[in-house]
Amino acid sequence: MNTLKHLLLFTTACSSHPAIMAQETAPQRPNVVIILGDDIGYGDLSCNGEKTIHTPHVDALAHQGLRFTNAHAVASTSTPARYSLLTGHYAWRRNDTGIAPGDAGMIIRPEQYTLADLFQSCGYTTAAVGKWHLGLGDKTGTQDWNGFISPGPADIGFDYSYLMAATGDRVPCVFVENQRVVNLDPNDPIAVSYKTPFPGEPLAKDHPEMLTVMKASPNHGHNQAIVNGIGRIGYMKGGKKALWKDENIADSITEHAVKFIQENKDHPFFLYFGTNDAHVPRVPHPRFRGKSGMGPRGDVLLQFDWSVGEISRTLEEQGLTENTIVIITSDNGPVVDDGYQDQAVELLGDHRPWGPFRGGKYSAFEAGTRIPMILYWPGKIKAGNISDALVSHIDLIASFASLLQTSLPREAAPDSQNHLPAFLGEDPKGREYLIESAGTLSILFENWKYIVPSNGPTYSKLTNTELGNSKEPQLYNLTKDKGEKKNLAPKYQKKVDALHKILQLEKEK
Ligand code: NG6
Ligand code: CA
Repeated sequence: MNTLKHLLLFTTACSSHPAIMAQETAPQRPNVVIILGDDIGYGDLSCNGEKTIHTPHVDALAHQGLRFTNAHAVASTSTPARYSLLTGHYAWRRNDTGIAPGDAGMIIRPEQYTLADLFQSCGYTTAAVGKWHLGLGDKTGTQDWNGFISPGPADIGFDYSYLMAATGDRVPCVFVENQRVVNLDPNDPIAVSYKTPFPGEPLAKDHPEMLTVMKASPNHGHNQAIVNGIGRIGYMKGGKKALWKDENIADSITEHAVKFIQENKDHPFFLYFGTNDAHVPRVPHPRFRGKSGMGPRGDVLLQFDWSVGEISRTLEEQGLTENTIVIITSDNGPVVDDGYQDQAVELLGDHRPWGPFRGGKYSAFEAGTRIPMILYWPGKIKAGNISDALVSHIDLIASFASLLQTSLPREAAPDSQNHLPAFLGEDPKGREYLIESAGTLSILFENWKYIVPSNGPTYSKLTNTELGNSKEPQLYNLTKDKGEKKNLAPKYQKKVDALHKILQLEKEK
């Protein structure tokens, strides 16, 4: 471990917040489980009001916990959203935090302080299980997938990791446990490239007849390596025994998450559990196939709900429910067609994955970043509350530091604010303002949203998403106009100027 970080970690004192001390029966520091869905929209969980989907396990936690209506990721795609959640640093301050290829070097550098470091410094055992998408190894394209891949999650505070390196649609399609590929046969080494195909390896673009499980949407990528009858992004060779089975991903990662909880039941733990659902390619396990009536996208939402149920059941069985905080949320907004012919569009019916909001994944409009969020901590949080406070993933690190009554090292998590009272349902307001990025920056300030003028495209034909870009400044009143239909910028020029100014000042920090 980096020496400076090591020093900082072991000089931070952690004690217990009054919320923890209040009850003599639960003197222990609470365990924390973050379940981070992938591309799951506000409307994709039935507790948020859509009648077209049924997610009973999530709903049970929402009904016994606190449900947020104004919770935000700070970016509308995975890598920057996850980066900010773990570091408390706005991803847009760096220019290398866009959607990472599967061979990206680790984007969070070992010397950076993370949420996992925080918990580790307070004596927690920490784990990252499931989707990672934050790079592994030192430099892009230089990892040896056949050896120990370093640096990795262990260098940023995770004692244990069981990961998909990037996304379901990116190679390498293998699990990486504690920085080594699982089930790797040394006689069949893995090679990965995002630059050049491997001679002799068939490509999806040349062999549509080999795409037996799912075809890519026309002109939409996913046309390079073929793994398990599905075209992927990137080239890969070898490692046949190590390949994941797409329909078993949810089972495999859930099983590892459950095992981590069971093995650590006797001392505080932090589990960061990134599901693969509902990212493409959506290949539900046969027990969920056809169950939603909405095709694979709906089916993997049920699968996500099942994973949540397995985590809750395990906590219950281990007697940990009272002393565990569970957060359910998503990395970014929803997308229906994200590049495979999986009938998500045709079978959507009346379902609105984005709920009452406009846009979706990739968008500067609200649905890009307004994500579902539930916080469940029975005994400590009043059951069935709903909060409209402006909260964001980026504040988890400062807020958990406050819960554990410790301070973050200087320069750690510079954009994170302590909003513990909002996360616990005691403060109805939360942040004063929040900056979000979809490439184009926006600022949320009280009930206002200002989107900076941009030359970016207004619409993505491929995914059928309104991207929220406009050459004109945009200002919306989100209380009266959740759907961002009426641009009030021409009417409230002073407000636009004031918000633009705040953004400029933030950029200069
Ligand atoms: C895009 C992919 C999309 C998805 C996304 C990342 C194409 C055409 N589209 O480039 O399918 O993988 O990246 O999603 O390849 S995220 O949720 O991990 O950010
Ligand atoms: Ca995502």
